[in-house]
Amino acid sequence: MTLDLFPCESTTTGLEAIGPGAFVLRGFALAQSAELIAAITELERRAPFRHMTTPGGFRMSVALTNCGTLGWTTDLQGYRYTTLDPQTGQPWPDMPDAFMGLAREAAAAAGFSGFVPDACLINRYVPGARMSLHQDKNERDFSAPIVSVSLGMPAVFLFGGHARGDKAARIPLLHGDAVVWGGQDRMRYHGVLPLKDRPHPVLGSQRINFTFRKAG
Ligand code: MD3
Ligand code: FE
Repeated sequence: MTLDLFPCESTTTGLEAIGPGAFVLRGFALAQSAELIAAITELERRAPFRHMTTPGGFRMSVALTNCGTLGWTTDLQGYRYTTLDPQTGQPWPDMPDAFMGLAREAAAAAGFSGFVPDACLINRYVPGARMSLHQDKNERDFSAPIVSVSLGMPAVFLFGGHARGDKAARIPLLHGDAVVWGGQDRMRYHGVLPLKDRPHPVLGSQRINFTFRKAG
């Protein structure tokens, strides 16, 4: 038996329910992690990671980019999905087939078969970056789930309730973990605690999170 005090990826697999419609799939993306990382390098050449501004005028500590037909953006005018990258005027890069396959398989494993995402938001965290409690409500159809895949440094995910002030559960997310949020859990408040600097053997001092959505 080995004793690993500082695991950087999950060693167990299977479906862990964290709500009636929310499931952690530990290590689900591990086998594809090298392919995902290679794809990011290509994607960011066409649509660089950037720090966006919230409608309230705050610069997000998380840098983001998108792939797929629709991409999520924010500026002083508000939050929305667009077909063009406002920074380049070009369409967002196509969603790689490997991304689509992974998202569909994760959704199906959690009981949401037939999920076809048209948007993939990619967040990049460096030490200290965080995401405050929010709901994802810019998508047209809330009946579709959201699938997230985490790579790189570990993070503590906050899984709240339907009101901002509800107590939030703290869920560690490690390299290769996938999470599926649907049904009753789709509109729950959620966020990410400020990232600690625990460099990952492959990605170094960063965390990359993909969220697959059906936005249109
Ligand atoms: C729970 N990203 O991009 S992942 C986001 O780790 C976002 O970067 C976080 O929240 C991250 O909007 C969390 C997953 C996530 C996405 C949507 C959810 C969790 C969710 C919707 C409802 C409940
Ligand atoms: Fe979110």
